[in-house]
Amino acid sequence: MENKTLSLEDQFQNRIDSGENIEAKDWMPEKYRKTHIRQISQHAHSEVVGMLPEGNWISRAPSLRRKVALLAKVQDEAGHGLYLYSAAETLGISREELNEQLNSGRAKYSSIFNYPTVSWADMGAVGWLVDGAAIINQVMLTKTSYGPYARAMVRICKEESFHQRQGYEIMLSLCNGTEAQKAMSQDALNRWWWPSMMMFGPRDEESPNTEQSMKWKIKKKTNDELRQQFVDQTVPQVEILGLTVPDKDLKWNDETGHYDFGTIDWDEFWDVVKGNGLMNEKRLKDRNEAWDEGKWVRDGASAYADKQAEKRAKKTA
Ligand code: FAQ
Repeated sequence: MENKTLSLEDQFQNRIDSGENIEAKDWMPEKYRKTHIRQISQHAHSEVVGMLPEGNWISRAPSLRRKVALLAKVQDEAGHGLYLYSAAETLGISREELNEQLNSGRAKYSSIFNYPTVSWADMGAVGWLVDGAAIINQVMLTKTSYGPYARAMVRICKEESFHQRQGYEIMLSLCNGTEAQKAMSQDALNRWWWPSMMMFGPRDEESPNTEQSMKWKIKKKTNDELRQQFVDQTVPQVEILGLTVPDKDLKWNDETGHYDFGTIDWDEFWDVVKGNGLMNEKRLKDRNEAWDEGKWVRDGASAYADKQAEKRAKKTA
């Protein structure tokens, strides 16, 4: 009865406020749909581009066990990309369009993947810190208001926790190894710490999307809240490794019950986001090459699917 007097927008907000999931065929404000396409596709692209820095090390993993684990992790990332592209497609954008946005360089993907992986310890640091940061953000997203995205995130998070553990285990082994291995781990931590902090996005006061996304429960925590959670959770892990966080301002604050930390270089962050990071150009080039070289696989899979459909049609005719 009451709903008859409410606008569609207000009815929608009421559903969100009462904790209901929004599904693909439900009415939704155009901006809600677009925000999701933006965020889910950026996330999917991040998974796909995120395979490149690690793929770089599969052939050079130091043992068969490490190679198998890294290979499995990279395959998982391809799978995450697929779940996420499928979730984005439920909002009315095609896979072709999404691919074109990535390959042409118009789409954003996470800044973190524009840094180079120069040593084996980087595989440890990426798994531990990058997947660690990704999980903090993604556990929140399992409760996001759009059903297909939330459900994809549940499965992704289970796999991400394996990724984080394989990274931390690499770091632990190296830190319990020779002096040179420990130094290699410290070097990796020095290079990946700040870029991992940047993954959570700009400070809340400079985040144009946060306010509306919190209202629509797309985000349930702000960029700064998640970043703080990452610091509080990761610093004790650094101590177990016997390494040092490359931040002279890092210190425990008894009053707040959190770590205080130094200032992030936001100029570097925006520079990388705008395409001027160390690896932006190479990532895009590699991605385009992979796309072109994979054409025969896509053609083969489509031809097979067409044949199967033809067979099914004949059977039912
Ligand atoms: N890099 O207003 P906000 C992974 C952009 S998955 C580049 O705060 P929002 C797995 C943002 O798009 C990692 N751009 O934006 C893995 C916006 O630009 P736009 C990816 C960034 O959306 C591990 C502008 O700045 N995870 O790592 C970044 O409310 C290891 C203003 O920012 C996800 O995508 C950035 N770091 O909050 C794979 C999770 N941060 O679009 C392989 C889903 C911000 O208006 C190996 N995404 N920007 O032109 C999210 O939760 C959100 O989109 C945020 C940003 C939190 C990333």
